Amino acid sequence: MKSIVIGTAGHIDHGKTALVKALTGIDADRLAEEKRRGITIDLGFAHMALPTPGGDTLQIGFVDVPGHERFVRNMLAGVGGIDLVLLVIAADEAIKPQTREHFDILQLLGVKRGITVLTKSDAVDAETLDVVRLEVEEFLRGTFLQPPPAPLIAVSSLTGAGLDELQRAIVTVAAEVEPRDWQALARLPIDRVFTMKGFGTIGTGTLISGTIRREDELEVFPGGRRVRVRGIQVHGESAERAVAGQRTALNLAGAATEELSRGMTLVPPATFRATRVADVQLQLLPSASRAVKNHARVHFHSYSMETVGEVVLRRNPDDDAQGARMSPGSEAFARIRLPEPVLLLPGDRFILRQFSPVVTIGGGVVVDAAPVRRDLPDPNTLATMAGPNRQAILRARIRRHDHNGAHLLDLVAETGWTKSAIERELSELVKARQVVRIKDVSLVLEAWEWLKQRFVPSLEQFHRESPGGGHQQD
Ligand SMILES: Nc1nc2c(ncn2[C@@H]2O[C@H](COP(=O)(O)OP(=O)(O)O)[C@@H](O)[C@H]2O)c(=O)[nH]1
Ligand SMILES: [Mg+2]
Repeated sequence: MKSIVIGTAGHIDHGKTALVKALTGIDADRLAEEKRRGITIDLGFAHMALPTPGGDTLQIGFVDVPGHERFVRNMLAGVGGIDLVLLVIAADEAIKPQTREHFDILQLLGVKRGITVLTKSDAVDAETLDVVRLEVEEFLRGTFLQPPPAPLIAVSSLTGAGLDELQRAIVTVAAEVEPRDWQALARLPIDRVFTMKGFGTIGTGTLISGTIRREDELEVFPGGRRVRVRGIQVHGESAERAVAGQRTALNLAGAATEELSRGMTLVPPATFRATRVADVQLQLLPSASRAVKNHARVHFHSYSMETVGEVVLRRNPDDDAQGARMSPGSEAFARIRLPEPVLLLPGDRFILRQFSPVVTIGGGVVVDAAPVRRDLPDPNTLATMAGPNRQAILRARIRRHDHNGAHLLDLVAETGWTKSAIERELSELVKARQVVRIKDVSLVLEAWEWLKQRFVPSLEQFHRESPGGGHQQD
C-alpha cells in the first residue's frame, strides 16, 4: 500500500475546498469562522483511498490550503510535505495573483508532480473553457506541470463532470511519486496541536521521513522536551505505526497542548542539533520587485516553521560600494542567520518572503545547517555538499573538521542520514584511502598525515628519552 499527501493550491474562491469535498466527502473547512465566512483561513485535512490498476490501494491524505493572499503563511505551513499538487484554476476567472504566487512557491519547493484542475467547468460555455485551457497551457509551458505529460483536467464539483477522469489521473501520477524513505530518521513537522477529550494532547503533521511507532520516545525541536507516543491515528484510524508519506496524528504524553505549537518538529531523541545558521542555495524569483541586499531581513519558512531571518551574501567583484546584492531571477549560495535555534537539515526546502510588504521573493534548499566557518565556505565545497554524490558529501563534511576529525554522531546530526547509511559510505571512503577511521572518529587522509607528522616525531623522541614507556613512578 502506497501513501501520499496531495496538496491543493490556487487563488481564493477557485473551488479548492469544494473539489476536496467532491473527491473525499470531507469538508476541510473545519473552523466555525471558515464556515461562516465561506473561506478557508487555515489548513484543512481530508483523506481517501483509491484502488490502483495493480490491485493495490493508494492511500491519500489531502492538505487543503487557503487561497487568500493574507493567509499565504498558513498555505506555506502545509505545502512543505506534499508529494503531489492539484493546482486549481477556476474556468470563469482563469489565472489570478495567488495562482501565480502559489505556483512560484510550488516550484521553489521542488514539488515534482501535479495535476492542473480547471474547476467550475459548469459555469462557462465550451468556447470559454477552450480559451482558458489555452491560456493555462501557455502559463504552464516549460514547468513541471506542462501538459502533456502533466494532466490538465476540467471538472465541476457541482455536477461531478470530470471527477472520474481526475481520480484516474491521480492514480496514474501517484504511481510516479517516489516513495519517501520510511527507514530514514523520523521527522514530523507539527502543523496542528489540540486537546482531545479523554486523550489529551494531539499533534498532527505530514511524516516527511522515517517511521513512528506507538510507545516511541521523541524529542521536540526547538526546546528539547521529551514526549512519548501514546497513540497514533492515520486517516482517522488507530494504527501501530505511521510511515513517511502519511498524514499522522499523535497522542502525546509529556507535553500539554500549550507547550506544543505549529512549527515544532518531532524527531528521535538525542539525534539532531538545532541551528541558528544555515548555508543555502538561494534562488530569487524573476518577479521579485527589488534586489536583496546583504543583511536584508526576510521571513523564512520551512515545512511548518516560520521565523524572521537575515540573508548574508558573498561579495562579488562587480558589487558597488553599497555592498553585495542579489538581483531578481538570480541564484547564489548564501547564508541565512536566524534569531532562534531551529531544526534544519541538508536538502530541506525553504521559502523567503520580503519583510515588508510581505510577498514571496524566493526560496531554495539548505546545503549545510551546521557550518563550521565564520564565513560562507568556497562555492566548490558548497556545490559538493549540495550535489548528489553521497561519498563526496561525506568526505567534504569530514574534511572541514580537519584534524579534529568528525564523530559518527556529528555526521548523523549534520546529514540527517542514519548511522548505518553513513557507515556504508565511510567504509567505501576508507577502502579508497580517502578517509582514516579511528573507532567512531573519521579524518580525511591529509589531516591524518598532518597529525602523524606533527606528533609521531615527538612521540618517538618521548619514548627515546623515557625508555620505561613513559610510565614514571614518583
Ligand atoms: N458553479 C460551481 N461553483 C463552484 C464549483 N466549485 C466551487 N464552487 C463555488 O465557488 C465558491 C468557492 O469555493 P471554495 O471551494 O470555497 O473555493 P476555495 O477558496 O478555492 O477553497 C463556493 O461558493 C463554491 O460553492 C464548481 O465546480 N461549480
Ligand atoms: Mg478553500
